[in-house]
Amino acid sequence: MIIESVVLHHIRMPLRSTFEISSSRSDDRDCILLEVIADGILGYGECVADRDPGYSSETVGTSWHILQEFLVPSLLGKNIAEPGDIHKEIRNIKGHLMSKAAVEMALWDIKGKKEGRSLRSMFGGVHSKVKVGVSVGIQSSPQILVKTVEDYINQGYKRVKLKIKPNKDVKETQAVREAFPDILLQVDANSAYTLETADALKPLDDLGLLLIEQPLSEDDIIDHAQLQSKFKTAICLDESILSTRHARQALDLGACRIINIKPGRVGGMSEAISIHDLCLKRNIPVWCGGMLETGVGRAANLALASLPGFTLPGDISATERYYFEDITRQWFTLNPDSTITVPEAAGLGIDIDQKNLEKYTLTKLALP
Ligand code: OSB
Ligand code: MG
Repeated sequence: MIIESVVLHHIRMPLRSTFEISSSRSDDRDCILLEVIADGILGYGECVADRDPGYSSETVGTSWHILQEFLVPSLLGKNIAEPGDIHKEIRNIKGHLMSKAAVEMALWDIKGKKEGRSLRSMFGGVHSKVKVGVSVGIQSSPQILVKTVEDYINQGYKRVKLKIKPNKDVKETQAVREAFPDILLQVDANSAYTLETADALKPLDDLGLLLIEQPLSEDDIIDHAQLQSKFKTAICLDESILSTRHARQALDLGACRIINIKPGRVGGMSEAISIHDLCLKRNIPVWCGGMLETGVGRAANLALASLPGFTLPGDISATERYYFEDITRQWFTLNPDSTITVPEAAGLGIDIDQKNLEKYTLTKLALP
């Protein structure tokens, strides 16, 4: 397919509730929506970089710059056989994986629309519904946290992830575990600890958690291996895994026993599927992480999570957990068994609500 044109939209949508992680706090969510036209077909991609560099060094600002100045100019007019082939064309652009992933996502949407196939079918997904959980931001007290978790459990979520940071960790997680002894529970530190300060997390090892996500630095693998050797609970890496090579090295070193796969973080669906394949071969459970996506990225994540190795519930919650309105006409809902149904229509399987897209777009840029 020949890439003809790209339009960038900087989007900002208010969140239903403040989302706080160890490094940042937000009341709304920014992203870049890409409209790509190839062979006359329009496809959408979502760049999951946030407004601030709290989770990743990529931001909406850096992504806009890299897309406008480097990625899109390198790809316009190019004939790309498969979505994953863009990486050969742009291999001299280092990093900026979320920006690259957004372009790849749009090409998957276009390929699917052209061939009349869903993302799930093209990826080889085996589930029509995927198990999901909810990621709960840091709250002001253990009592409020327990109440927040209770609300989500009442909505039907059967797996809960708690965001933690130093001094907002053990007490909070113990309170939730006491209130809900049987719930599937896990925590995510977003790299807030060091090998030394992570000693404070030792009491978590007795709470029957599914996993402890990214306790140490976002660029570390070695210290995580040391930490894993001191914990019974599985360590799961998120930020530290940017490629299949990282995943292989982390597993070889014993730095984790579970991997959170986010297509944006690793540069796109092709790399995400490759990490899945490696983990499946090695019997390492994986799950699909989330970045508070709009319906566009959510549809893509659901398709990814339908692959057979995604045996743990993903951070893919119902639309209403995040937003009052969405830029897609599709409104993803939670099934009673704590699953969400994977879209089956061609491509991403979503339609854009043009009115909402306009309403939530701050800036727009057409290239060329
Ligand atoms: O670490 O998984 C994370 C959101 C923003 C940045 C980092 C993370 C998250 C989440 C949200 O946990 C998960 C979701 O989209 O529901
Ligand atoms: Mg995480």
